[in-house]
Amino acid sequence: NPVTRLADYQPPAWLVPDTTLDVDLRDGHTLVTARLTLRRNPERADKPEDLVLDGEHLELRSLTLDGRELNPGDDYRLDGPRLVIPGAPDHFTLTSVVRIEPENNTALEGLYRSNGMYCTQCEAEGFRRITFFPDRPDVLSRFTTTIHADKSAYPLLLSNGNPVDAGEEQGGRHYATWEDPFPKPCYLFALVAGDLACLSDTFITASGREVALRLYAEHRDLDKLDHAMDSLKRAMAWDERVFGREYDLDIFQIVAVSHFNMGAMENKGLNIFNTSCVLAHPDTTTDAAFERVESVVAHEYFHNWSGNRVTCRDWFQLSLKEGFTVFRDQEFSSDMNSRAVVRVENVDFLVNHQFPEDQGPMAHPVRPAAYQKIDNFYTLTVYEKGAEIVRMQHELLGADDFRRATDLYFERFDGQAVTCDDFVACMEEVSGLDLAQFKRWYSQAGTPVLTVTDDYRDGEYRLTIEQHTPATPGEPDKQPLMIPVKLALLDGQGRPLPLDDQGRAETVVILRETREALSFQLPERPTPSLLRGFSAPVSLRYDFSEEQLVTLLAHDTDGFCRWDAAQRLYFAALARIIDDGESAADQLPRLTPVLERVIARADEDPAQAALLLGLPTENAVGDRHTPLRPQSVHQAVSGLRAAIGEALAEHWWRLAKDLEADAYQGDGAAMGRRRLRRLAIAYLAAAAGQGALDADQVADYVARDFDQPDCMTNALGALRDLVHNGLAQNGRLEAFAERWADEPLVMDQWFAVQASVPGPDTVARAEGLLAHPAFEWTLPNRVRAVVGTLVNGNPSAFHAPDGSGYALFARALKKLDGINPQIAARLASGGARLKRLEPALADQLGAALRDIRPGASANLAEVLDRILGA
Ligand code: B3K
Ligand code: ZN
Repeated sequence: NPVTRLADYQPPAWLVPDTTLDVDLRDGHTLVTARLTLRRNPERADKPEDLVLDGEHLELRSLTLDGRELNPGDDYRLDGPRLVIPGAPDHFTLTSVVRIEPENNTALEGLYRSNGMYCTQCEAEGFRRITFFPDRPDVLSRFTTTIHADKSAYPLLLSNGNPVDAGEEQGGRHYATWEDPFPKPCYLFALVAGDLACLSDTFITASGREVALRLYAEHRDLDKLDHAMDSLKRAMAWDERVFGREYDLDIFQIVAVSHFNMGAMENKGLNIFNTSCVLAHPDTTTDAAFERVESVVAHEYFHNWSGNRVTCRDWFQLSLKEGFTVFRDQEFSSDMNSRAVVRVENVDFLVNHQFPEDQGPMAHPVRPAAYQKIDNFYTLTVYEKGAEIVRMQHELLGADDFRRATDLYFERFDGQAVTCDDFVACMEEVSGLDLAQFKRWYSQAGTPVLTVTDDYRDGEYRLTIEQHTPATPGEPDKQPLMIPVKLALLDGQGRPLPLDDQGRAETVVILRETREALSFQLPERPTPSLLRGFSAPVSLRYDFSEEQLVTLLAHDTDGFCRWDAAQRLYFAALARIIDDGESAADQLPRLTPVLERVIARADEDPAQAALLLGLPTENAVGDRHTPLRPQSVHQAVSGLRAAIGEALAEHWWRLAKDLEADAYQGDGAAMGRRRLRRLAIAYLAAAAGQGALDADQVADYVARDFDQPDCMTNALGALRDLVHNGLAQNGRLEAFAERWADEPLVMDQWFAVQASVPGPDTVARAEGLLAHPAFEWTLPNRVRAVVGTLVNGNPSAFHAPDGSGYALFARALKKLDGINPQIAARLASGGARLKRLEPALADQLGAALRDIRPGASANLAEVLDRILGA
């Protein structure tokens, strides 16, 4: 596969100030006529001889230059995925007509059909499947788009910008023309044609302009758009208030489509969403999915400035828009919900998903230096670690200077395609800080490890902090980073000790060297509260005593540190079971008093209590043990869960009953109570499943939430508790499938509940799910629900000792690769723990993946080669 390198970046040779598209949607094929005005880029002094345009899966029908028909061979040549016109003039108009087949596009890139409608996905390099174009983000063009289609089948014709013309055509057809006044890279182009229902509203911007808001979905889903509309309006107001960013067009539209490779896409003025990230109704949608809709709607909206008005120079800069926009959506969610809970959720996700990526074969810098397929770099590292890098700059500058710096960034680079360096330069300019060392966060892969040691003598408390980043593939030697470490020191009662003459209780230490020593004058030996708020994306090592962890969990005012203390207690207990042969029951005398204290305070913040009381996932536990032995991890975690369920059964029963709701409510407080209640019930069900509690009594109670559901969170939670713990479910799985057969997003959950049943037997069950009439290989959500859930969320099944999970995995990847290479490659990264596995498993997984390597697509091959270490 050809490799693209950051070091080879050159500005584009030609610019395209204007693009006029005419898209004629016909049954079986589509004709795209593109008129591009081309102008040599004065920045390219070397004046390349050839004009080179990208184009894939296009059938070229005609090509004219300033009205003159060009001939193949003499005037142009098709060179693989490129169109080459030698000796092109400095200024000219190029008109091409191409034929494409959206009906046969299962890769879901470019123009394709989903459930009877047409839609597009162009980021990163999908526009080249629509027409010949310089498909790179630093070519910004003003687009005018006319769409023609049959009027009765496709009454709605949408594109970016504002509608400027529409009318009837012969043969029952019609057309619409849209004009986007903002120059944009072609990856932000979008088009939709279909018969959709619309929820309309308006938003008045800070400067008093009225913006039409339109959300589109299939007619039967019209009642599921209210939450997205509400989230959108709150996001628009928030961005004005917090970042000073106002919306710029007269209309903002979101279209829901069922076949979609990712969550959503920020096309200018016309966002296209996976139905799973926009539709929400209490009857069909869980609380977690409601929260996701809120954050994804906001995320895509925020891209209008961080990504669209100011875009990326090249795809190596992807985190410029993604890391920044994730930071923005996290801040939005924090302001809309409980900040402490949102922070812990975000950190949990980073530590348990991005850290493993950064410590395994897929590790890469937030700004990678090279790639084969850019699709493979839409990663947790670029998004989540990228957001942490922005968050650290927010911490280093303080909120006021950070806002001044983002104002400067948006103003200075409006309408331009820029780099991560340009972003940091604004931070430096406003604050006067030197961030040269800080920028290593962008270029160096791997999770830094901070090792903290301490010593207390004669009233002096000394902390030593060492930083070390382990080697990652291709990067053996690491340099020290600039790391903000927020800390407090707690006394025996868990109260913060004054750290200086002003009596400050909290300080931020900026590490720069490999080893740094700090000293504090204190009346007693403290409990250190380190990395408060998770002030940097590092792995912290400090030899906490159990007493210190209990103090932190009980008294720390920092939500992250409390959660981290609880996690450390659980990991330690699980390590004693896995490594030292202790039993789950052995852990109870140490754990239950701690848990009881959290339960006693649970009503202060039920959502936070649920986070503190929940055991880590099997993946999280497995990642802390080498070699990885998934079955013993599963035994330990499920054994400990059942033991805690039994030992604290009275508390769980009381919580479950006290937190029963009279009627459904959708506000944050009600969601928090549901979350804690579901956790309590899950503990009871775990204990009942292992025979430690009366299984019938528990199953009866659980089943009530299923039989008289007030919302999907409870119905699905109950179903999961029954099915995962082998409790009598009495045909409820079948009843659920029958009831929700016409709701694809609910059926995804039904598939996922079954694919996540722990234990090797689930592989056979998953084979059955793949053969179910409702399973579709061409529907990414469904594939993720079965294969993704099994591979990424069910280690004791995926790593079945007989290798059957790997066989299913390899077969699924091969099958998917022929349909949708992006999805295949994304799923393949589920094999990234290969080298950590105990040898008998590693051999089988390696063999299964090597088997499918020949003939793999460029997308899949890049991931397989990394995992296999080829
Ligand atoms: N920018 C898109 C992601 C596109 C992924 C292309 N493979 C969604 C987002 O991050 O907002
Ligand atoms: Zn994004």
